[in-house]
Amino acid sequence: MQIEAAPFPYPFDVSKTAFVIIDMQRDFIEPGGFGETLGNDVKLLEAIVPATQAVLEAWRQAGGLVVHTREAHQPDLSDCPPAKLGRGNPKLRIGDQGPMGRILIKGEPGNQIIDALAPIDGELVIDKPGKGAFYATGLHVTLKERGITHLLFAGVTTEVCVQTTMREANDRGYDSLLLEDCTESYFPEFKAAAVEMIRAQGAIVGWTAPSKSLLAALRNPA
Ligand code: C5J
Repeated sequence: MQIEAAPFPYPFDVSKTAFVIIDMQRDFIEPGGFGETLGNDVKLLEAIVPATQAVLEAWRQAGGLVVHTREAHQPDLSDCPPAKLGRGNPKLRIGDQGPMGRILIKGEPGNQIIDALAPIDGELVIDKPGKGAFYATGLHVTLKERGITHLLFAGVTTEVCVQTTMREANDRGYDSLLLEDCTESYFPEFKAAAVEMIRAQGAIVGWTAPSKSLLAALRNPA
């Protein structure tokens, strides 16, 4: 199959491709969560849910592997380096009690993936202590064991956890494509810049395409 993409078409085989949804957790997406508490407009992020859900459904129908990630730390913060702990909003740090439980802590209500994209049996859920999904998770080994060589990306935020993971994937030899309408940032200009950076210089990090191009490829395999 082939997706009409930038900077040039992206060939892929469903059996060797995973759909990776980055950090669509309640605290980043839902009103009343951590993201909103920091003064961000979560409506921007919520807006990608329908397109991401449509891709998830089509990808499940096609029989492709789905990987969900969550930015999540152990309750004792043993996997959170002091350098990370000391950043962000001093009034609401990682591990502090937020509107939906402790911020970025495994098992807390705000750390769960939103209902609309909830994982189902057979899908991988990766809890990651870093911004990138490959750091300290074993994801690379798991994907290699399954023969995965290509990754399709959705999720938040474009310039932080999504872009970091795509760069990690690139250095590990994966061909990655970002679904432009299935990713978002609290800062639209950062999203736009990240999308450009990814596909610049002949796909230096990877490809980008609107989700309708993937859905068309799945409907009409070349
Ligand atoms: C993610 C963040 N998921 N922005 N985290 O991008 O801190």
